[in-house]
Amino acid sequence: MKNILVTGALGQIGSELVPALRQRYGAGKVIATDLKVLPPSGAAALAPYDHLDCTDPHQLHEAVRRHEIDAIYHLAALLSASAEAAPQFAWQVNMTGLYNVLEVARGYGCQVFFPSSIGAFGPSTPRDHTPQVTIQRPTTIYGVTKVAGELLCDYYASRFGIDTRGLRLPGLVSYVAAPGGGTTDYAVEMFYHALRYGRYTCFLSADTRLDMMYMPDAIAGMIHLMAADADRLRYRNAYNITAMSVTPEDIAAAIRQHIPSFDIDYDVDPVRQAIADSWPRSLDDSAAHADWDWAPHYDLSAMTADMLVRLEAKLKTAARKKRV
Ligand code: VAH
Repeated sequence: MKNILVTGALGQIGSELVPALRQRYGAGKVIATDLKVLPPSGAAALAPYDHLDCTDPHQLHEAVRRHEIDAIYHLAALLSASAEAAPQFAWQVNMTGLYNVLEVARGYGCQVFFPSSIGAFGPSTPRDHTPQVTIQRPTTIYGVTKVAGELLCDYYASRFGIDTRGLRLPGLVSYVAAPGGGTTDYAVEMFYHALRYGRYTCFLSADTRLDMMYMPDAIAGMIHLMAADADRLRYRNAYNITAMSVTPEDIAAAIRQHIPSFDIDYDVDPVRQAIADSWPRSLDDSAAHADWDWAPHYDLSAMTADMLVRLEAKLKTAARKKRV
């Protein structure tokens, strides 16, 4: 393994993927990149870090050449709610960025990780125990870019022999980076509000059932898939993976096991509710188990316990720094 490039490294996934990759492969071998231009102190703390706009093929080409990259985790993209608010921009970022990554990978023989999503399915997809291979007619621009991205990755694998690999990720819960622009962000906000205010007003309805996963499981799954024996992989576009199928009410009840007074009420956002209602309620991830031994470690109870402990510590540290 020469070097790894992570795009969108400052996002919800990238903030935890970069440290995990550096722990496994060595700090100097993982180049973190993002659209944000960090101040010198910030860039030094994340070094090696580069500003990178994936919609500019020259910047991408230069980063891969200069750092001798042979694996790219391409995370830079708009999430579902942000994309729905700016569909033309979302197409530009999500598709041009991926196309540029695949073209550079073709030139340098890089392996590519592509994060698809449960958003790659639509209302005509079987919503319970959604199969690995089924109807994919999403009704959001986010889903359109994810299906198109999956097809592009499949094409580059079969036509050019590029080692593309991907996951259809569920909603991700993490305490490291605040989420932004996602339909499943309610699940993260709920933990912050439970600790800060003891209550939360949820923008999805109480019975909205979606697949969720604790970030440590998602990170382990990505790294495990990229290291898997290529001969075992039947699907180059993206594997279904999940850890739990839960509702806001389920998460609230799990939080109440630790904060009995926690209260939740609902003020449904019709845009994000419509997005959530177009997605599966639960995925069949048996192909991932069979082909590369996928196995999550956190269920709702374990995620809630770990999330509350770590998030409380993070918030207390932040409060202390504010007082200094
Ligand atoms: C979103 N967190 O809400 C992302 C994810 C399955 C949801 O794709 O857009």
